[in-house]
Amino acid sequence: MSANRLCCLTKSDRAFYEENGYLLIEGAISAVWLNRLRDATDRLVDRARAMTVPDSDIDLEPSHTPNAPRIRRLTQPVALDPVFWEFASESIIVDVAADLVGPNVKFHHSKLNFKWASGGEEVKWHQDIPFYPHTNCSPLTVGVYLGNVGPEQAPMAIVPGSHHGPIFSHYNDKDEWAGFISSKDLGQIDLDSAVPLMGPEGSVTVHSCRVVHGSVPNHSKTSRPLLLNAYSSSDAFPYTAHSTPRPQVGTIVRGEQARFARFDGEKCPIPPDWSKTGYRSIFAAQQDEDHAKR
Ligand SMILES: O=C(O)CCC(=O)C(=O)O
Repeated sequence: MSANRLCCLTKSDRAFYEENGYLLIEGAISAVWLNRLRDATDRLVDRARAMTVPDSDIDLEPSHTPNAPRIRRLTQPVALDPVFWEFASESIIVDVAADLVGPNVKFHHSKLNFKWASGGEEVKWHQDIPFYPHTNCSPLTVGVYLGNVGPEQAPMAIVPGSHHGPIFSHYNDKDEWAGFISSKDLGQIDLDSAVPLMGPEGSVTVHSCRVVHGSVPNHSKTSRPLLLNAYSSSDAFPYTAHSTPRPQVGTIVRGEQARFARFDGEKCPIPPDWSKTGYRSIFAAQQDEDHAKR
């Protein structure tokens, strides 16, 4: 295969992504893959049932009990079950990433946000790049909805074109990491234009590391598992410690290792050094359960 071959996105998909900072490809993942991913997820949910406190692999809502499990997030599922790594490194989602950042694609991290039924927590408006600054802004995240997502299931919402705007601070006025954009800065963003990304199971979302996005609580009776895998071009290098290091981080999943870093000159506030304190999740940070300092 030619290194420059485009696999699955059209020219207009790519132009849409450049202009808006996101894509939605409905029903792109096969039933075979979805069943394998859901089986692997169920195995980890069973493991979580026995837990009473979160750990570095599985984040729990504060009200979680073994009898009434409420799981917020699997951290780096690629390191918890080989099915997740096979999916992140060999499936069509790598083709999607390669079409946008390629031809050389580096894996950064994965997570599975559950948005548990009847109250799964909100994700406040934020950008991703302030969590993991890179030498350039090629990083993007490919999401897969493991179930059907309509307006009631708290779909991830994106502010189109906001990736062309500033990179915002994600600290609060006490200089503590908040993990979301302050209400003062939100005044600069056209939140009314936000687009909820919805679709049948297996729908794929893509969002740029700079685009403003978030989601409301899930008050429906159905959980909303969203598997997220983040990639960059291989010439983008993180310059802060990884918050959730695992052996898969930094793997070139398509093409070749870069010999030189590419710099785009964008300034990004430095996040806390979670390699010292440990990192739970965006939920814990945004609900002020972490109190991380600069
Ligand atoms: O799960 C969601 O709705 C949003 C996910 C997200 O933005 C994140 O985890 O950074």
